[in-house]
Amino acid sequence: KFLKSKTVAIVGCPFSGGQPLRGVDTGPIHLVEAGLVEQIEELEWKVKFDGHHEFEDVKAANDPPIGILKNPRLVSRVCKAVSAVVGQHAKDGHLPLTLGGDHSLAMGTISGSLSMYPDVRVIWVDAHADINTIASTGSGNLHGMPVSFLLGINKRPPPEHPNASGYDEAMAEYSWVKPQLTSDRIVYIGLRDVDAGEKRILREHGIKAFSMHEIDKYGIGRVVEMALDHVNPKRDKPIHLSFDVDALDPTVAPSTGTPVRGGLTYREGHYICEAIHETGCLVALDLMEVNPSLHDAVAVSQTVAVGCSLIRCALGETLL
Ligand code: HAR
Ligand code: MN
Ligand code: MN
Ligand code: MN
Repeated sequence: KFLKSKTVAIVGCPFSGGQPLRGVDTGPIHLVEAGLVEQIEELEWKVKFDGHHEFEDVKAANDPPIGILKNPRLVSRVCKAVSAVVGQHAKDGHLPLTLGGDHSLAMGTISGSLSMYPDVRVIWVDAHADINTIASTGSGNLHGMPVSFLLGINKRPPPEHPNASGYDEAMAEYSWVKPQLTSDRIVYIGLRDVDAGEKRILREHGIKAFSMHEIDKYGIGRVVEMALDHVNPKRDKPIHLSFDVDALDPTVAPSTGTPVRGGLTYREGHYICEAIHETGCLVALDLMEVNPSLHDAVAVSQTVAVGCSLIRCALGETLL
């Protein structure tokens, strides 16, 4: 519906600055080494892949925290670069596939999609809502915050607030993120580890979210249908799917930084990707938070394989 040609442009992002654990920066390399490019080509897509991004020019030498935010300049500048790359691929009429790396990168990928498709709809599949604000974050890890910047909901904390310091400096650093996304154009699937402050934010802004509770109650088929009905009732708007591999149960995808029990089954995860493919509206895809340095070799290859397989399903692989 929206792409000029059936071409996937892979954006490999070996980046871990949005969270404290090393290793998530090797996620994209592992996915590609597992044969992802060839697997996508088998589905009759052309694949453009010019190697992984190094972000050499943006690796800020001195990046002390701003208030509570960790690696704030590095995350901002990497995401800004990713936004430009993803945006360019989108404008070329290609489907950008971003391999993470931690989920702070979605600030870049979704900004890039918005630059080409101002009315893009976001489907965020995750155990976490990643919507903390400067005022609400307890950890200061930016991978828990990208959605708040995309929505432009970072309000100034009152002076007595513990996170009050650095607000102006942080907002200046992130001023390149145009708050173009609106709260009715994002929907969550798979949530089960949402901070109290995040629950308040979701409620305040009326953001639709299907947690594991709704998946248990209605089944994944109806949940995906309801999610699509919410953001894209006529199935005529472009969709950006941002898939955090920790949405899957840790028994299915163990190698990730913040695993949470009670997640999506193997089939539920794949069903989401298949159903979004069927809409014909997918214009961009992120596969985030694969961390091959966590757990043993079997767990790593299992997680990398499931990542590749989710991507294939989103790009049209079918069971029959
Ligand atoms: N909510 C917590 C925080 O803000 C942890 C969330 C981040 N974890 C992720 N993102 N893997 O999906 O720090
Ligand atoms: Mn391109
Ligand atoms: Mn996430
Ligand atoms: Mn997560």
